[in-house]
Amino acid sequence: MRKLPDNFFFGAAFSGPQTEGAYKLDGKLENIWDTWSDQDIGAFYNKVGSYVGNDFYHRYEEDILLLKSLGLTSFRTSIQWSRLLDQDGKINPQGAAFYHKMLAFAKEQGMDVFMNLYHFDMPTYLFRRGGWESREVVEAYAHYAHEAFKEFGSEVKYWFTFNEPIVEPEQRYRDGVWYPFVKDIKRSVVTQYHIALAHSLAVGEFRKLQNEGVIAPDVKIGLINCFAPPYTKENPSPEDLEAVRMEDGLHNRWWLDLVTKGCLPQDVLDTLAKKGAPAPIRPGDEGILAQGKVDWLGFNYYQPKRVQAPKKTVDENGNPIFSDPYIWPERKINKSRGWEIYPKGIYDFGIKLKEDYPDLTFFISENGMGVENEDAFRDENGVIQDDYRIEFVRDHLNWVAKAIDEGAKCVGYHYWAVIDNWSWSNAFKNRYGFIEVRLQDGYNRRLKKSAEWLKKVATTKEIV
Ligand code: BGP
Repeated sequence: MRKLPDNFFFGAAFSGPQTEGAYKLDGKLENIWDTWSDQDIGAFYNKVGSYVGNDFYHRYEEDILLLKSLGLTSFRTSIQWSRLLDQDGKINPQGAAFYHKMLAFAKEQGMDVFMNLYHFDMPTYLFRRGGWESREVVEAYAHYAHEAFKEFGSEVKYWFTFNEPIVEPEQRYRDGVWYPFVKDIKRSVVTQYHIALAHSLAVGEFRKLQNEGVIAPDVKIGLINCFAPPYTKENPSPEDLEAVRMEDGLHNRWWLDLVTKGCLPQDVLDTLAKKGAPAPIRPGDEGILAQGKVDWLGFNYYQPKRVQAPKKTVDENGNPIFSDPYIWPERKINKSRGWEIYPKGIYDFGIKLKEDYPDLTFFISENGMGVENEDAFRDENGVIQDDYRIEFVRDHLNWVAKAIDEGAKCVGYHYWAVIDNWSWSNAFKNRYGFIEVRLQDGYNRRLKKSAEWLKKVATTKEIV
């Protein structure tokens, strides 16, 4: 049995748009998920749109107490831009009041809140002005970050600019699976580049306020992304390795270089330009990106990325293709989500961070297993016997512990999402929690079998 360091922290990860609900209450504006839900509710599993979340807005006290009762000492959520600011960019006092109340209660309970500013939840009025394709929106985000830092500067110890900044460029603009369903790599690169600028401007605002004493010197800022070491076939061809370079470049190095060196990887920018999808670089951007260095990093890990040389280099819309998926014959799949389960990936990437970015401290900011129809696993007392979740987390933690033993600077673990929550277009199809949310029973919470196991591990640091 392995043991994690005594000061290793355990907590929960979730987000504002997936938990709060109350989507039109207290001056909250529409965000892109509400707009999509209004336009086509059939696109969401069982027609459950973004409206209710898991009701955290009304149940935050109960939920924080539940997290605490499992021995967790921190959680991450996000401020919803569409709740905190009005259309003129001014603080919405009722929106701010919710976050103040929630932060105060967490503090009273001794729980650290990791506060993220953006989790795929563009306010709709800004989306209509171009969303991440527009520089105006990049500026608006910097203003939002500034307002949030000022408002909560003395209440939050750990800030994050973005969760998984790679996801919207891919899902919304490259693969066209999320609203507004664009399939154009040129537009995807524009959004990815603009998000990198937005992150950097926000870090710049943070540092300014820290220098002015509005934010205390020991408060940290970071970025969270879903990273994965890209794997390819055994005995790869030079073309397979080229696919790995671009996959790694766009997904991992883009963000890692930004947050450690304050620049983007030149080889990736060059390839994008050569293939007709250039980053929209303007004079002066270099200085903005240089502000993007952070204090630490969040590493979300769900699955590895396996790629090989693409069969075609251009798709039917004229978009360059950098890689094709590689199906590893030995892969094990979580059938509910269609994602590969490969715990060793968390170790491989931890070691890669240690080797390539030795000064960077990180924590596992998301990791979890979503399972459909957990009703099938209820025992005679109605408790979900989710042994598969225990096995999943145990396996991953063992690899984390091994990486730490070998020098990786990993300081904690947040499980996604501890309490079941709303998962985008999958709504409540796949459940991630150690704690069940009973939709047919007024959204009441109930512990699953794994909750007790988690508590043991979180409090003893022994991976039993
Ligand atoms: C991450 C996101 C989360 C969360 C999780 C599980 O990529 O940061 O918001 O949803 O994945 O994925 P899903 O909800 O799609 O099953």
